[in-house]
Amino acid sequence: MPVNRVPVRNFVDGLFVDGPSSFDKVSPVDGVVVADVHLADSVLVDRAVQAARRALNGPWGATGVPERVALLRRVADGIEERFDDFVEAEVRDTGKPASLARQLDVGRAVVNFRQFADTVSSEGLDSFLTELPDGRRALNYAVRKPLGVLAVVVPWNLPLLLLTWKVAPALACGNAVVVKPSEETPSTATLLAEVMAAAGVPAGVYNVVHGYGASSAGEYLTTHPDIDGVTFTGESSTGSAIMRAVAPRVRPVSFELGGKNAAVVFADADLDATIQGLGRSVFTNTGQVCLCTERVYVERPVFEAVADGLTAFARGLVLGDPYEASTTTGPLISQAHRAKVSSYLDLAVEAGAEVLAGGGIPDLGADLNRGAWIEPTLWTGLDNTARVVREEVFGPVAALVPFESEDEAVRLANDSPYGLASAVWTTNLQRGHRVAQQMRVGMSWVNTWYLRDLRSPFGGVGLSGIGREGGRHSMAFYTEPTNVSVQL
Ligand code: NAD
Ligand code: 6OD
Repeated sequence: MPVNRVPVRNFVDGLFVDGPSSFDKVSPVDGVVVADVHLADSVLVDRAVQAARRALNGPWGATGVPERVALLRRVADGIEERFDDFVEAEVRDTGKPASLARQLDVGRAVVNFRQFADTVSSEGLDSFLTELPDGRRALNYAVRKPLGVLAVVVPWNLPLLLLTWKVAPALACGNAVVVKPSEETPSTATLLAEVMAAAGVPAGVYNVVHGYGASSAGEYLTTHPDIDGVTFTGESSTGSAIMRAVAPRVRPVSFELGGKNAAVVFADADLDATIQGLGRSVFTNTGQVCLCTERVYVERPVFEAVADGLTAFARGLVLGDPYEASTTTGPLISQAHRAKVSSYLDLAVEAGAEVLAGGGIPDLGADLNRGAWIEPTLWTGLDNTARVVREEVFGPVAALVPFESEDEAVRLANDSPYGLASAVWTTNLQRGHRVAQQMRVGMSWVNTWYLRDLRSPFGGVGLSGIGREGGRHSMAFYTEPTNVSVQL
């Protein structure tokens, strides 16, 4: 595996900038320091916000849609040209298998820019011919304007995918952004700055500031008085802190937050396909996808078969070097996150769980044992009262719980303060539609998981977020409409 300790700098007003200090970024694969990340202090964050404001008040603010669409397409091409560099940077920061980084993270970054170029080209707004009872007539139409200078604060699990999922629509709509990547995954946002500059994105339109959250770059950015809105993906508790931070200035927020997603397996499901789908939904990216399934409700007659099949799936996962073709599963993101996930492994056993697979820290040999590895883990014997069935673990874990009827399955799945995603597995399509629509979530899949159409609304209810992004839903957040009424 290539290891080199690289400097990772802030990108402000079109230039790479050192911070007043720096911190080590450690690989979760083997604990080796892989990057020296320059921290942005409040002065540098302020410079980034001012640069974005100047860009917005300058020629960038006057660009038309065709010009921005062409720019987005050049950015997509630029990522493709440096595809391997992006994969290497993402693997260096996260330790995820290179095959996953290629297919999911970097592949989707390219698609994000192209998809939002398409969306902004085709989206219009309302127009009405108004005819009042007194005979007056008017043409009412609305035009979109950019929301302004946006804080884009993103997490470490799908770093480039989630960043571009917000930056692409933001730029498509003519905003200027200051991005704060996770302290765990600073590299691809920084590499993207090189691509942006090469593609001709004007100075100040895309800025990157590095650092932590509270009392650091994240908080400096979200409390900055000249930010017009915050688009954030991360933990629900962080969303809550950001909401408080912007409340005094009443700024709009778009929040994609945590999940505790349920799968519901009916006895009539195609069990082989279901087990493969469930396996993907529980263990992809070591369970570190907000959409991952952590609760599996199974109709009693097939409970044992599903438990056996999923256990075999978990035991078949291969942990190891991200560049080995046989590797399916990487480490958790950090030692701190592993300590949190491990504490849930203990809690499950204390709550009376039977451990079907995993349950501990694997022995992978001297080098990897310094990393943040954890065993893919499955439990039975728990119910919805256990903390591990209620709280988001964000690791490769799931609890299997039996149910007796459709009504009970819906009740159990909806018994959660979160409401991001669900998956229903059944060959009865009427039931599939019926149950999927009753799920208290933003996204409900039937006989699949994480199959996305980027034009469809993405987001959650309850603790899982505020608002929807995707296609025209993104246009709604990233623009301010002005209505014009012309008397005829
Ligand atoms: P996190 O909330 O700890 O951090 C996310 C980002 O917020 C980071 O850049 C961090 O530095 C910053 N931050 C932290 N505290 C802050 C503060 N007080 N002010 C401003 N910024 C702050 O989340 P994480 O641990 O990086 O990511 C994992 C979480 O993200 C999980 O809960 C997961 O479910 C959630 N997530 C949700 C979605 C979704 O689409 N719903 C997608 C991916 C991840
Ligand atoms: O695929 C996407 O567009 C998306 N926003 C995925 C989020 C995954 C959460 O970890």
